Amino acid sequence: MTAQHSSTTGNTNVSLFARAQRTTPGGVNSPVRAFRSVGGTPRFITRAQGPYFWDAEEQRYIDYIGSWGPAIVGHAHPQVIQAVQEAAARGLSFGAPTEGEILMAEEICKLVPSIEQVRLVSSGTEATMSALRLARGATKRDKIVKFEGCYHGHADSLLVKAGSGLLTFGNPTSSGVPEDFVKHTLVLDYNNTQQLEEAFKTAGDEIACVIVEPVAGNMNLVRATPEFLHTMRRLCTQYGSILIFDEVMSGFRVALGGAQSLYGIEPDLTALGKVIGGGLPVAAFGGRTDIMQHLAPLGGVYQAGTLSGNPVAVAAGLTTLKIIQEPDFYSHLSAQTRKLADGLCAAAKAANVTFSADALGGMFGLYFAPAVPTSYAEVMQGDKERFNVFFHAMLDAGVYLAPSAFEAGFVSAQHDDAVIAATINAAHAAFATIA
Ligand code: KE4
Repeated sequence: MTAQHSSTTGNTNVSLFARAQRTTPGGVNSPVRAFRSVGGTPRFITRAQGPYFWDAEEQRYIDYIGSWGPAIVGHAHPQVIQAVQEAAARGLSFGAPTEGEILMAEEICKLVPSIEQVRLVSSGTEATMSALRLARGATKRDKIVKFEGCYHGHADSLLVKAGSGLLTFGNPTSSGVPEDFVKHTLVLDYNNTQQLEEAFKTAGDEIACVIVEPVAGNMNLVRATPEFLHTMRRLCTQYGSILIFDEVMSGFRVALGGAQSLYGIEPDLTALGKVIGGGLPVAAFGGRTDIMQHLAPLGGVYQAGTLSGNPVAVAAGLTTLKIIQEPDFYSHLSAQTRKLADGLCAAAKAANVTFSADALGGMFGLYFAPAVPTSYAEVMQGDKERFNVFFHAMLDAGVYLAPSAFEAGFVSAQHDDAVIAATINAAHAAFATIA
């Protein structure tokens, strides 16, 4: 799309972006939205419906970020909107307990059996940050283990990249994070079982917890191997460390019971977010009762939040959780995502472009590489420049992919066969611009 026709307001994406940058750093409220990785002008979205959203120039896109996961039932689902409107009409926030929070907690405990007790918060960052503090408080240990390529939100002790050697502590990935705040964070290689064994052999009785994305979605989509996760579970049990599955993205996305239901592994704590808010700010952390009892007001681990369990957000989340439990929801969603991945691979093959794709539930990964990656290092070997060319060709054709070669993509229940076919049709032309 070349002509930049403006909408009735006279706004264009370019004019809005220039204006936004005057009052907000980078013109965005979350860095990935700025298109810095792919270049070009971010699209300022005005409205969304089903699998689509529209920008300030009234350009329609097939949306494959779905708000980075929450929009699994499709944008502006009538049942979700009605629930939000009804809840809002009863008041927006009370700072006191509500029945809706009980219903949400009971639903989460029902759908994720490893969660016996749960605390609602307002973002995935809060969920993982709180889970870490809880694990440290419950074990009275300081060390935590995370994995290169996994993102768990922007809490200080998680903004860490691998140190030089196996047991050298991490180095901050963000300025403003003192070395001191990350000196207890060990960063290991995702899917490297032997390295994990070595770390526990050396420091296991000092490790408070291991936090992992059981299906990684923040270095692009990378699945954990069963061996990696089962070894992690065994070692945490053996050394009394707490296993935290960060399912903020994979929860209710790769399966109704999340990644833990696919691998048959019970973590000690789970972080959730995105889908459980249906697009409004709801996240959660929960797990074994004996661990959760350490939380204030019962125990000494403090955690709080003015808008935690917000009634309007909970109404959106509860309605979303009801819809995803409808019969065949995940078989349909998985089939659509698989059709997309297979169709894109066929289009790339027809254009003789080296490309692979993976699909799991309503989540997919696209790689300008000969095979689906199994590690951070393999992801980094992908052709980022080719992805960027493909991204813009698709964007110009009205298909909005994640604006980074290192993000997963998301399909909603509303991405029907016609939407998938239109996407693949656009991909045939886009791959031709690369070959
Ligand atoms: P939030 O604080 O953004 O709600 O959640 C942090 C988080 C925690 N854990 C996992 C596994 C996550 O994927 C996220 C957030 N995901 C990114 C997508 N790459 C959110 C998009 C953004 O940062 O704007």
